[in-house]
Amino acid sequence: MPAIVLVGAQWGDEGKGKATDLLGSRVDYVVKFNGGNNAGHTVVIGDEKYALHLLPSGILTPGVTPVIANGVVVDIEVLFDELTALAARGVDTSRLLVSADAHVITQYHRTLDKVTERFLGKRQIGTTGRGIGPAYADKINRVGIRIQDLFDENILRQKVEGALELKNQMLVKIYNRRAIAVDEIVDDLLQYADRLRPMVVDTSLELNRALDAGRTVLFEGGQATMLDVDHGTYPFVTSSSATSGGAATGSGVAPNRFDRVIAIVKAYTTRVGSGPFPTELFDESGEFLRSAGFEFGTTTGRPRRTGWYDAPIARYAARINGVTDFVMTKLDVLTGLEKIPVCVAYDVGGVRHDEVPVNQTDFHHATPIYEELPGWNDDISGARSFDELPKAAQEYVLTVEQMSGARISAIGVGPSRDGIVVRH
Ligand code: 2SA
Ligand code: GDP
Ligand code: MG
Repeated sequence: MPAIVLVGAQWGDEGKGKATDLLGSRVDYVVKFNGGNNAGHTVVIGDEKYALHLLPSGILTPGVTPVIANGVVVDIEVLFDELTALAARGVDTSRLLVSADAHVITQYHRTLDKVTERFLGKRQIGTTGRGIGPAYADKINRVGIRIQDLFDENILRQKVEGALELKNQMLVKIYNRRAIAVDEIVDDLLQYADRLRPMVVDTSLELNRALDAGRTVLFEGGQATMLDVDHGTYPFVTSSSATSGGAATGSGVAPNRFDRVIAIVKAYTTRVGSGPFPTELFDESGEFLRSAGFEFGTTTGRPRRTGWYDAPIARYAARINGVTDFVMTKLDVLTGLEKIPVCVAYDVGGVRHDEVPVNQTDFHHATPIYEELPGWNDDISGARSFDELPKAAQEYVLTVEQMSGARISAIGVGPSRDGIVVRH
């Protein structure tokens, strides 16, 4: 399986970092194709816990070449902070490749992200405040700064001037903030140019050549299907293409080269930030999932909203991404529940919807229709084969598999690297 795409099926934090890390030993390249340092992947290796925000999880696997592709927005200060911190823990970071076409997150993007959210008040998205949306807005608006611009001071200065022209007016007149000086930004970016230069290549060419040579490439999606700018719960989404299609545009590898699409899906559902979430729980069950699953943001530490498994969302993810396999994570978190409700459809104003409604307002008003499955009490974290799971846990997996639109090939039973049951 030379080219594999891995994406989140729900609203993120499904455990993509762990799944990537797990596949890491069998792949040659791990490519981040969307998002930036809004991602938060926690990978546990032995007693060591790594929280990655910008770097692809593949950086932790010796021999793997991690790639930051063109679809990513790069906060260069964060990039070097993460590299330095990993190097201090003995991780070899020397193979990292960065696309010359990736866009740069600057100080004004971070500032704009924060002031816009404040300005929106109750309508705020609940962003991570990392400047992601404003950086992608500049890209689409054709006033973005790309990594390659750092190697030509004249061009860089022109582009920063262009980008700041309107923004400074907005910052001063609307948001009552100080104007940002062109020099401040240019000097800040230029200080990284020499350190960055050796990592910067034509990553599309590199990846296509690697595939031609029979190498295995894993495309690691940030965020998730329901946060995708086109297919998610717009406007409560991130600003990038987090679904499998984004792996093609975000890397310069054509769609017909992808062999498998793996979606990571939690055995229940979580979301951070604002927006609709039909199975959200506001009672002690929600609190149970939050504490048993340790559902707090890897990047911002925010408590995650929690709810039951939503089968129409899994089917939606299967369809949008062309999922060939699901990896279901965190089944262990459900241990100890007497009954486990699973959402099989929605009720919207008395009408049954078996699929995610196309109309966002309907989705806001969707009430889950639940089927209750029996729970189990035995600790499953030591299980390493499907047979070792209690019958009720097996039934849970088999029943939701039937509803979810693709086979469940592996099941997470604990946070550690080996806490997994592989079925296919
Ligand atoms: P942004 O910052 O513009 O991408 O925010 C827009 C929405 O996307 C959501 N978003 C996320 N949701 C889940 N996990 C994410 N990564 C971190 C993690 C989040 C954290 O892994 O825990 O630490 O808080 C992530 N990144 C973006 C965000 O909540 C907004 O709803
Ligand atoms: P990502 O953004 O999709 O990479 O996911 P995060 O790292 O933000 O959040 C997933 C969390 O679940 C991390 O803390 C993982 O260590 C943890 N995790 C992953 N798989 C499992 C599992 O099967 N069981 C348990 N209990 N935790 C898991
Ligand atoms: Mg995360």
